[in-house]
Amino acid sequence: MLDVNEIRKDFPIFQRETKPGTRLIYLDSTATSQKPLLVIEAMDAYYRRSNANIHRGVHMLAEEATSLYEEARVKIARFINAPSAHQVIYTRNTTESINLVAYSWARANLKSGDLVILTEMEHHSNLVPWQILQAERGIELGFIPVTEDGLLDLDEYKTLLSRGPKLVSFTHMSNVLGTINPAAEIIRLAHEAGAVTLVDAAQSVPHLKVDVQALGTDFLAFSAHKMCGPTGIGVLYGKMELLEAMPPFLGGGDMIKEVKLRSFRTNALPYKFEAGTPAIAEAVGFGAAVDYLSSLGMDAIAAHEHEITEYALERLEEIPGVNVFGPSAQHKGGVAAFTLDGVHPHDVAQILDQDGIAVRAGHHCAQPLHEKFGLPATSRASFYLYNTKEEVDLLVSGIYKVKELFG
Ligand code: C6P
Repeated sequence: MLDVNEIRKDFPIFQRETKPGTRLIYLDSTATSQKPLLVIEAMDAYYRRSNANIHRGVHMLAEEATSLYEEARVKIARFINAPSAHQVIYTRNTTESINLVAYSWARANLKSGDLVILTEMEHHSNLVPWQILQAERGIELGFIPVTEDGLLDLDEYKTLLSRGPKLVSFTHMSNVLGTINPAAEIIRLAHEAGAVTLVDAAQSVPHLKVDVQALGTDFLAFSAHKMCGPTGIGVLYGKMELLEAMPPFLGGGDMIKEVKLRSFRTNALPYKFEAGTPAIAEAVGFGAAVDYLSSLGMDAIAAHEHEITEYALERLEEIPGVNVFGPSAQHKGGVAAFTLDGVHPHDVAQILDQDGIAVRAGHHCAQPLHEKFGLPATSRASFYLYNTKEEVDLLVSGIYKVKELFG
């Protein structure tokens, strides 16, 4: 098990108070995680010692910066068990990774009438790129329904598969319901039906052991900032043969082998998809974040989060008027989206904030899912490796305080 008290010492932000005498209770890691000192120091050291542009110079700093950037890629490849680091493409975030597939693979492979299967629990990042393509190309969108208890309806999925989809793109873990979807099974069924798969792993890679080869997925997207790393960098993993066949996404420096006035030849993978000066310091920080998570062990992190989530669900459900959305802890990661009868979710979040408790309120970029449950918004508490049961207790006391204030 994790020694959470020791882990908390790794995160400088937990030393601050939100106002004199009020400590920070950070329950918003689903939006972005906090950063351990090791990540902050790795980026600081890069700027102090090694800052240069990569892949372009022969001087010492350029070589050092290039090595640090590429070493981080190798660490990330190992972290998700990618067969090769060339299959790990740096992007800005999960959103850009999904858009890369939509702009490059999908525009080269999909035509009017082709079916793309999504789910009703998708983040807008895995809806809007396909809606844009629907408007542009006339592709069709099909949605795996979400059941009342927050799970995917796999029978309906099988019915959709019988229509011969070209792509199945789905979230591994919902950022609202917390549902951990049976990704390996969804992928296996998609492949049997001849479809390509894309996993939105924004919420799974930070919290669970994700092995791209065991999953067998064609593409997988995630962001560093949700896994103790910096903002501004993410990854698209893809199968080699698909990535090799895909046209470039953005054009410019570094993604080319040769340029003439009227033509160009693309660079090898992964550089074909990394146009322009990339987020170098962020890659270094990303590598340090992966080192940090690996040193603690993803199984231990997942077990800790499971324990906190089970406890949080138990305690929240005790409160009269609180409704928690999503499945039981058995099928759920560390997310508890809830409503409190008679109080707007924003008011709940604002009053909790007065006691230093940070939760998110709104539709969490999953508006269709909220509509499905007839809600404009929810309040959402989310948990990561540094959260404790004591913080859950403070959340619960805070909600009782909200109830008192609103009579
Ligand atoms: N969800 C949340 O508070 P980016 O912003 O590109 O790093 O990640 C987008 C994204 C994609 N898929 C899922 C399942 C997500 O949860 C997110 C980000 C944050 O829930 C910010 S809206």
